[in-house]
Amino acid sequence: KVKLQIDKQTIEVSEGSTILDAAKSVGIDVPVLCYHPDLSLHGACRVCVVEEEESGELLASCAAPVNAGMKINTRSIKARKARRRNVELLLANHPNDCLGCNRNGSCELQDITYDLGITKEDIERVSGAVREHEIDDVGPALRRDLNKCILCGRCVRICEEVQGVSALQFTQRGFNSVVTTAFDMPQRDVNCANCGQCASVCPVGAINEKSEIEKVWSALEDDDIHVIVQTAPSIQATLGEEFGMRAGSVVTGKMVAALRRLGFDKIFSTDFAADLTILEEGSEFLKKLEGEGTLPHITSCCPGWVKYAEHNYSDLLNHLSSAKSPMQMFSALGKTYYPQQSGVKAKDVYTVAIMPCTAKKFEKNREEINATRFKDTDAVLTTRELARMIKEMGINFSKLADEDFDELMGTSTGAGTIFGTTGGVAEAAVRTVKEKLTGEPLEQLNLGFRGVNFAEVEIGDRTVKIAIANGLGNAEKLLEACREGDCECDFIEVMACPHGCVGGGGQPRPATKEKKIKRGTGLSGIDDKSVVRKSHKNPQVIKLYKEFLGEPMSGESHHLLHTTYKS
Ligand code: HC0
Ligand code: SF4
Repeated sequence: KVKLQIDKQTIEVSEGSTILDAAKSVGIDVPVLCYHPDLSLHGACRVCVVEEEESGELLASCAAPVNAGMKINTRSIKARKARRRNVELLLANHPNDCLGCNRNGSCELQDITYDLGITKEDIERVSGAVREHEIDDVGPALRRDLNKCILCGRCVRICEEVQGVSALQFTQRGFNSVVTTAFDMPQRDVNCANCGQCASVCPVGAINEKSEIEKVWSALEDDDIHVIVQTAPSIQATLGEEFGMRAGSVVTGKMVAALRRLGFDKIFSTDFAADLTILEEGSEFLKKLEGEGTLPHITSCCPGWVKYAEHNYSDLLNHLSSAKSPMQMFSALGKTYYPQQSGVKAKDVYTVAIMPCTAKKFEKNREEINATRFKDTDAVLTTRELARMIKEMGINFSKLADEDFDELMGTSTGAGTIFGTTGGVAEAAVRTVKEKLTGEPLEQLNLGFRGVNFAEVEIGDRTVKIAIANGLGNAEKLLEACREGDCECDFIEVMACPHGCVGGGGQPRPATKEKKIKRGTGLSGIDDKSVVRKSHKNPQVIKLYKEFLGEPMSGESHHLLHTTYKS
């Protein structure tokens, strides 16, 4: 333990703590910008400076470790002036057009400017030359506006350190310093996985999802268009945060009610399609276990992961499940099965997916993804975009009474729900595969895969080895082993985003590891309370096979629910 003084209070903190941690422990939140609790230290913005009383030295509190006997003043005039100056310099080279900015109201720079009491006059005093950059919005998933970038480097660090992708880097020096892609190409054209982790840590409006809100409003407005919506598993445990609720609050009923108020004609659940995916992918895995196909079997429901695999591991694409993601399975059925059952003409159906994910915007545009003569998924909105629509309509979210999903494609099992958190797909798959293979009902349902990296499960007379890659950075280690022929696993679940979709690039900000864990616990809670917890017991999925598809891996299933990859 180290004893020190912060603002005249004597405290003890563990060795190796930073001054920032120490201040936090006594309830002082020193402002930060480039710092992010889940990333390495950058120490560049110096917004977090504090004064060491004896030396009068200004220290970047996020990087400076505590020393025994040190006396820190977080509120001295010198520290306050330095912080303000550092923020003013950022604002001097910033468009400051907050009113029209996509982060207005959720911008960390805006909050700090306000908290530090910086005025318009202060900003004008320091203003000078301003950089001008073209906006990169040619891709389907992300929009990059470098004019707003404050060079905090969070996007660079998350892309490199956590995702192992390194699509963004700092280039040039001094005033010309910029964060961009190789050869300044559009993000669409480089090795970016579209996972949007960069957007989830960006403190300002420099990287965000490419919005499809207006498109969806237009569809909702048009009486000739029948708009059906699906909500991804994780949304029900994250949307509440946009309305001031705690991370992990389960808001399924309110979410459904809000979607009805927005004017969607039918409110369905991607979780239903997640159960369907388990039947298709589970059958495929069973065949592989019996010797038909390549093991290890690798999941393919995450489009960020698929794009990463296509870029970096094209030699392993034959391991990937051919099953489409639940989102795309749902959409293909939305334009075939749904019209057959409802009498609405397929050409009039418009499919919207509410996803935690920016890569899903990319996935829906993949050339090979459409099974119908239409675009299977018409629009993808992130959790954040849905929240904006709800706010625009003045819907008082927290006061909404719970409502239920619509019939036909709205029922899910606990297994479908846990898809949204790391380990959930593997757990859902084993629940079904084990029962199908052994013919015996599976009693123990909490297999404990969520959060673990390796697990073994006895299925019949064999031990099936499972690995779970939580985030692309972790996937790399497993795939290298696969490439070298050193992988003993039978089933690998890969989700591009740390903690799975609860940590997706389109989820509410700020998103820290702590919050993502709580969101995952929210989803597990739904599963624990569900009466039906195995995908093959989903009554709507059973009906779908009986009345439309026949059986898993049938000709019709293949046509609608399976896909291919590009090497
Ligand atoms: Fe996910 Fe999905 S679980 S990828 O993480 O598989 O986006 O939440 O909707 O499609 O179901 C995201 C979340 C989904 C899909 C499902 C899968
Ligand atoms: Fe999207 Fe989920 Fe994959 Fe992240 S883990 S890229 S949110 S599908």
